[in-house]
Amino acid sequence: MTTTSLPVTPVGARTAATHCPYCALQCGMSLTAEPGRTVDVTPRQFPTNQGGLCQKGWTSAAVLDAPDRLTTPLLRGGDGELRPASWDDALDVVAGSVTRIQQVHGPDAVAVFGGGGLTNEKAYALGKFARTVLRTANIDYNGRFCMASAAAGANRAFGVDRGLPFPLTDLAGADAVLLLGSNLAETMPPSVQHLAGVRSRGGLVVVDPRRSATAALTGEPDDLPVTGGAGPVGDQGVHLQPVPGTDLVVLLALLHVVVTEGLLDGEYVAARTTGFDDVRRAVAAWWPERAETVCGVPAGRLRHVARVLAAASPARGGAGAYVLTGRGVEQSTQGTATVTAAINLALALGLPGRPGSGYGAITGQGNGQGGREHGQKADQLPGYRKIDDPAARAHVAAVWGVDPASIPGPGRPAVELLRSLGARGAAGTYAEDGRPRALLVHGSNLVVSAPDASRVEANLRALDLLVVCDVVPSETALLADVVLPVTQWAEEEGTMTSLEGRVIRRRQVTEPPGEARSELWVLAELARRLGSTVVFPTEPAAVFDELARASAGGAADYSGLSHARLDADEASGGPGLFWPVPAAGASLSPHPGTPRLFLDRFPTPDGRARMVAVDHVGPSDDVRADAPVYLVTGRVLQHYQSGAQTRRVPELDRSVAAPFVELHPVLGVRLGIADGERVRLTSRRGHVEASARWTDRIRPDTVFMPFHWGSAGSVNRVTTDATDPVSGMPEFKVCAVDVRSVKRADGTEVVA
Ligand SMILES: Nc1nc2c(c(=O)[nH]1)N[C@H]1C(S)=C(S)[C@@H](COP(=O)(O)OP(=O)(O)OC[C@H]3O[C@@H](n4cnc5c(=O)[nH]c(N)nc54)[C@H](O)[C@@H]3O)O[C@H]1N2
Ligand SMILES: Nc1nc2c(c(=O)[nH]1)N[C@H]1C(S)=C(S)[C@@H](COP(=O)(O)OP(=O)(O)OC[C@H]3O[C@@H](n4cnc5c(=O)[nH]c(N)nc54)[C@H](O)[C@@H]3O)O[C@H]1N2
Ligand code: SF4
Ligand SMILES: [Mo]
Repeated sequence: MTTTSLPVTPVGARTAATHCPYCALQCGMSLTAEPGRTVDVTPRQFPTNQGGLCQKGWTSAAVLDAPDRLTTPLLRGGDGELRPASWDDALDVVAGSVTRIQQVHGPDAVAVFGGGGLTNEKAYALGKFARTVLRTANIDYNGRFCMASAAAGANRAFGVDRGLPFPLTDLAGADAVLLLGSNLAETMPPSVQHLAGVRSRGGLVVVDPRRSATAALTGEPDDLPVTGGAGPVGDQGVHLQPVPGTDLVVLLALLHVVVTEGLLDGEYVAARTTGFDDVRRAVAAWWPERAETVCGVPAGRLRHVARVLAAASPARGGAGAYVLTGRGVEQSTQGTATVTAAINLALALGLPGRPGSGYGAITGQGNGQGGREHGQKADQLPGYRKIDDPAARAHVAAVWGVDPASIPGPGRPAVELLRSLGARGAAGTYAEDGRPRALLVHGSNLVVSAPDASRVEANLRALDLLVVCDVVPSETALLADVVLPVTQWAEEEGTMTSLEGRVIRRRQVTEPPGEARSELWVLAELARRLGSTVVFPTEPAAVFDELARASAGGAADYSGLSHARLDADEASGGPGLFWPVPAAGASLSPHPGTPRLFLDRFPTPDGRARMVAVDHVGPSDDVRADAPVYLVTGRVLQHYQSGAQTRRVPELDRSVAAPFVELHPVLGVRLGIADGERVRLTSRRGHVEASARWTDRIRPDTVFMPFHWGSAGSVNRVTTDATDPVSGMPEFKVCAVDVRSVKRADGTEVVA
């Protein structure tokens, strides 16, 4: 391993307007680079952040010169050590191994795993590389862990998936916002300002088994709600604290109340939706008292919330209402069903497509939205096209200059893909035939972030070839046979698409350190070495132009955009353009973009939104005698995802230096676990250890652990890889665990 401390080398203009490298809020910031100094970050006015940044944004430049930044390719030698190598040698090894593996085992034996942090250009190039050079069906990405259920629900109901089909700033005017399983006060802190209006009108409703920082914004007192009646209601809203994994029941009961109390927008339902009769029948049996027995939320509070939402709806003269979902309800085996129930509720109240109202899912990763539009998802081609649609294949094949028949069909979704790697003949894995033996990873630290991570690690170790492109030696990179150092964020040009579908520019201010190269170059070089005649441009603006052509006519149409147009828009004070932005015809002026979708119709064949009846089943791994406590997982403000980046930022690492487990003092006393004591959580998959943190902000039947650390502190050694049947999204949020002190009462360690 090489470690270098890097002086930052600025390019051309020393200050550039760009956006934060981390989450989908894509806060506006300016970067200034001067020779011999670290890059300075200053917040900038942009609609999503209004001049604010969170602690991660402020400190983001520290990753550019992390002491162990990857600056040269690394190859694993015969002795098992990773050693610096030249690009030529490293790329020859990759090309040689890929060729050998595919000759013996076929094209699908080489798989690709992408990431929602990649720019649109890189995501597009990766999907094209997989389909035209490797000709493998097996490409998927970490968005499957993140947005797949929201996408499946929205595509089915509305005919399109754009996380927020309206600008985030629209929330400001609403009378009510129902926020299910989102802790945006920690995951997108500057966005909280858009909730000021609704809070001042007492209309914020947060659904979370924890009194999260976001739930606390409702102003509800910290102790658990009393049973019966409406219970305590905060001066700024209501916090519903359900049993983990029962949000679907909460939503079915809310719709039940809307129907039985005559609060529905009948005119809208008749004119703009189909399927309501089935949905009405499905919610008939979920009266609030019955729902309370399953979800634990008092019936009176369910009725209260349904009435607050209805009063805010346009049909009843309110200023508007929003229903929003986050990972807390989507990372579930019934994630698509829960999203569908949230959409059904919004449709019954007449919200989607009405200015000032709507349904949305809060996209997570920096380019989590664009990352799912340009073809790194197993079933997609650029422009959010379906890979099994003959017209889509013909269009994209023409742009790529290949025969449509040469484009593979749909591949395996992420969890299935990871399960199929390596391990031979073990229960639940694929047969020997067709299992991938090589994996190329671009932008994910999946050995920390994938569910049932010990199994994932074993499968990665069993591969014939693991290639990881990264900026730092992540836990996954350290398992690789070949590590390729790539550029990040402030070292590259490109575009990102924010949580609202707004296409924005990422700009370069420093030269890449050492020999780090753009992934666009890496893919082009590999294509050449693998004998492909398909052209891979390496200039981001040229890649974007090709992407725009490939997307023309698709749901996510970027054909009216170019880097030049985005730059000109920004120079004239414009805040980016929302897709779809189709190309203008010869005589027309440029398309202005589409900030708000669904105003006139939904992009379904009949123009109406589809309501689909759903029902509650419960978590796949429910509590039982030997695992009597619910484990829920999530995030803290200071760390990002697998922590590969933020654990390398000294200020963030100092703030939250180690994994922890939140538990209620009542549970602590019953299990004999003191505040600060070391605990072990054990599930059917494995165990994890961390220190206990007592807090009365969590249900006493539930513990919470963030997933930002690897090895023995990785909560994903415990989580289940059971997936949603429609979306393939894993159930990260809820599983059953045994919780005990690591030390026995007599002071001896518990033996595994
Ligand atoms: N600081 C920080 N910010 C981030 C990220 C990060 O890693 N760190 N990642 C970004 C990404 S990729 C994403 S996807 C977003 C995620 O953003 P969020 O969805 O806000 O994040 P989480 O913390 O995963 O989950 C939100 C809440 O779900 C709750 N929850 C758990 N189980 C349940 C349940 O059964 N029902 C309900 N109703 N709630 C439940 C948790 O208690 C938690 O408070 O954040 C983005 N922003
Ligand atoms: N238990 C539990 N697990 C979870 C979740 C949860 O809530 N609970 N949430 C899930 C969710 S929503 C998500 S999004 C995933 C995310 O988890 P991961 O997929 O692991 O995401 P990151 O940690 O962001 O990893 C990104 C990696 O890419 C590198 N990188 C940054 N920029 C580039 C680039 O331009 N090119 C390349 N090649 N590499 C780059 C970073 O250094 C880092 O190593 O985790 C999931 N895992
Ligand atoms: S909220 Fe997200 S985009 Fe904004 S500064 Fe924090 S991490 Fe960056
Ligand atoms: Mo995510």
